[in-house]
Amino acid sequence: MSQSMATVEQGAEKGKEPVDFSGSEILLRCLIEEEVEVVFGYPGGAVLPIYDSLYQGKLKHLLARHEQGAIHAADGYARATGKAGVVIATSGPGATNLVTGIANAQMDSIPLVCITGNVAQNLIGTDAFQEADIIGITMPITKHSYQVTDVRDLPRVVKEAFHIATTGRPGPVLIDIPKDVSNARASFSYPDSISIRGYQPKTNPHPLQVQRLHQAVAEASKPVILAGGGVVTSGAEEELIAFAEKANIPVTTTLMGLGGFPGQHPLWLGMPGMHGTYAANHALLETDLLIGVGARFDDRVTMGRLDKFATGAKIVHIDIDPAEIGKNVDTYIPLVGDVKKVLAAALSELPRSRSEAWVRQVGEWMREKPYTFRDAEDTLKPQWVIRHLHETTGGEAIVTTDVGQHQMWVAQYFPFARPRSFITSGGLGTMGFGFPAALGAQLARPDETVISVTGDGGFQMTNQELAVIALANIPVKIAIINNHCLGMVRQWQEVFYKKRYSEVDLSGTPDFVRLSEAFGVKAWRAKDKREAAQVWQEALAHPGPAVIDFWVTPEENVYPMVPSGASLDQMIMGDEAE
Ligand SMILES: Cc1ncc(C[n+]2csc(CCOP(=O)(O)OP(=O)(O)O)c2C)c(N)n1
Repeated sequence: MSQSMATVEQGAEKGKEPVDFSGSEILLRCLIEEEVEVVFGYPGGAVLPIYDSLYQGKLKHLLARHEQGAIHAADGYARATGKAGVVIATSGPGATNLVTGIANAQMDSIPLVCITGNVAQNLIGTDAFQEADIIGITMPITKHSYQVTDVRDLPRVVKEAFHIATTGRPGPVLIDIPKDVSNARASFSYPDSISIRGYQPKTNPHPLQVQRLHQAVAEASKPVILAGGGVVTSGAEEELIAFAEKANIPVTTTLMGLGGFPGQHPLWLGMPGMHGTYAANHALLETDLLIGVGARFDDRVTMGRLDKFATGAKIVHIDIDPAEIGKNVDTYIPLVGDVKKVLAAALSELPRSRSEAWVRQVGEWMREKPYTFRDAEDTLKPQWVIRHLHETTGGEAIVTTDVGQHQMWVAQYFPFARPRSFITSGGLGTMGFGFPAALGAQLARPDETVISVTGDGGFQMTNQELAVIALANIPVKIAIINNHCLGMVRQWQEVFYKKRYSEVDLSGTPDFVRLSEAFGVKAWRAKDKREAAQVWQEALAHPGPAVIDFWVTPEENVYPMVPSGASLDQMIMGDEAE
């Protein structure tokens, strides 16, 4: 029994009959048993019993200002720790406000336990006030979901939910609790273990496939590793470094994989795909052995042009989820298992590939064609700001992003050295994610510098959570890359729609400095490099939360760029475009 649980038990008098608890008290005890440190949420009618139990203060709860903020904060917490993030919302609109966050977590394989209240069971199906079929609505975007119909099932359900959310390929699990179940009473005991028929994720690789991998590595002369978010999820960074070095294979990391392999490593090729490096994309075109490690070959990497993607390569696919094998690319060697365990198993007797000349070649591409932008003394370029954030922190920070140009500039100009230091919405591409995610990450890792790099568009989607960081003094540094427009959409309209800029001008945006100050958060603005450097230092040194409104040039675009539907060799390089 956990220590906090012992405190809860002190209320029970010795020698008396076992005490009955309400469903909501049982829920809380289950969360304490799961060693949940903080839950994010928002109250309402159907969760009144749960919030009444929370009133005892045994579990830390953070009151978001919108359920979307709550679930993204739980998601940021999960990404920063690897533990499940927990969110509570009421029935109806509270539950439906979670939908984007659930889909976001599902796409990026993030463990969440989402608890929703529902109307009492006798009202379900009657279109009762604030009734929504949240199980039905979220069925395709959850890893699993439960509706609890008997209070005695609650401990098992919660135990299973945490187990399912965090094991195998992680993902969001929903627990819907009708109000009568929260109010019903039962005795409490938490199961020590569970066994779920039909859910036994396979974690160890098949030895025969490992042998085939060894043979393929020994024969390869142009091998490449494509490392994805699975490396970060399984904590396999050391095994990946050892594997790459022993076999002498260059590594490209997807957006979700950034930090899973050190950004300064000589074998690193940067990010591949739409805004990837020349070296990574050309390596993917020419490779004869492509080893996908916890990556799902999505269209931001392949450009959806599978006919042109790694056509001369044998493809090895290492993934915990068997459904990923062969989903997007034909797989020569399938290796189903936990990435860390598969790499560890493959390390012994791993041969060195015949890659000397190839490693030299891709290294030259990296040196000759790095990311570049045209800097100028009298303006503030967004790429300069990101590079400055990296230089001034020495890379020792957790950075979250929102979605858009600034997200890509962070991926390009902030070389991440550690896993779980880059938090971004990769699969769903959810604007409004970055700031609340930073809040959750900071709570999870209080000693780290947490920077939320966000666009002026995305920040306006969830900036109400400024109230939370002000109130709880959560020292997130919010760097708004303010180009006064929906930059990424503007970029596409410039390049592919003949500069017909349709509805991307963000005129009417509030003054972010005054807005932040209204919430009680200290804020600065910078319009040139000198100001930027100075206010950033002040913001970093400030012990509490801080907002820095960087006014950057709006015309800047993200390059290189591969148009969707084009193949990886059709890269538009920045210098050509300007
Ligand atoms: C919720 C949501 N709505 C719309 C989009 C489409 N979208 C992608 S990037 C982008 C522009 C983002 O603008 P901003 O937040 O200012 O960032 P910037 O691209 O300028 O860095 C939009 C509208 C999205 N990704 N998410």
